[in-house]
Amino acid sequence: MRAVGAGVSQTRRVFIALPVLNEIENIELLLDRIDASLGETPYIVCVVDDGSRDGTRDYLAQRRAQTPETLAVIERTKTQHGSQRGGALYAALEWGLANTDCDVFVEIDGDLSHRPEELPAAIRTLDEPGVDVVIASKFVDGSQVINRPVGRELVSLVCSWAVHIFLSRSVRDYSNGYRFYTRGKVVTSRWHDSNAGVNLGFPTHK
Ligand SMILES: Nc1nc2c(ncn2[C@@H]2O[C@H](COP(=O)(O)OP(=O)(O)OP(=O)(O)O)[C@@H](O)[C@H]2O)c(=O)[nH]1
Ligand SMILES: [Mg+2]
Repeated sequence: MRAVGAGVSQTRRVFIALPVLNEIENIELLLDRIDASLGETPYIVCVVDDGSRDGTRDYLAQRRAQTPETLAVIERTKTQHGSQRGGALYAALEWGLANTDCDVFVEIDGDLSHRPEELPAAIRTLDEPGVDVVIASKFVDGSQVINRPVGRELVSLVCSWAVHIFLSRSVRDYSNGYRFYTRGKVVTSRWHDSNAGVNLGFPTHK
C-alpha cells in the first residue's frame, strides 16, 4: 500500500476486487487507469484469475513483481462451465478482509466497461452520512451505455426495476457490477450471505 495523498478523503484505504478471465487486451490499461485515477490514495487491487490462457497471468505476475504493494493476484482453476465472476468476487473480498485494513471495498470488471476515472467521486459518496453502498448506475442522467446488446439492456432494466419496486427504492441499477462498499457493509453482507440467504449482490455460492 502506498502513502496517503489527495483525490479521495485522506483517511480512506481502498481495496479493489477485480475478477478476470482472459483480459490481456484490457488489463494493463485498466490497472494504469485505476492507478492514475486514485493518485496518491492508498489502494490495493486484488485480481482473481480463474485460468486465463491469453497471457493475462504472465502479465499479472510481471506487474506484481514491479508493484507488489498495489497488486495482489489470486490464481484459481475453473471448476464450472459459465462465468464464475461471483465466486471470484467473493474470494477477493474474503482476501481483502483477512489481509488488509482497507475501509472502502470496490468491485469492478476487467473489460474496461467501468470507468476507473469515476472511482474518486463514488468513494467520496461513501463519506456522506448513512451511505454504505454505492452502485454506479446506467439509468441516471448523464449515464451512457455503449456497445451493449438491446436484450442485455432490457434484462438489466427489468431486473433493476423489480429490485427498485420490491426491495429498495434506493437501488436503481441492481445488475451493475461497479459497486462500492464500506468495510462494515462487506462484513455484514457476508453474514447475511452465509446465514440468511439474503445478499446485497454478493454471490450466494462459491
Ligand atoms: N475470475 C473470473 N472472472 C470472470 C469469469 N467470467 C468472467 N469474468 C470476468 O468478470 C468480468 C465481467 O465479465 P463479462 O464477461 O464482461 O460479463 P458481463 O459484463 O456481464 O458481460 P458483457 O456485457 O458481455 O460484458 C470481466 O472482468 C471478466 O474477465 C470467471 O469465470 N472467473
Ligand atoms: Mg462486461
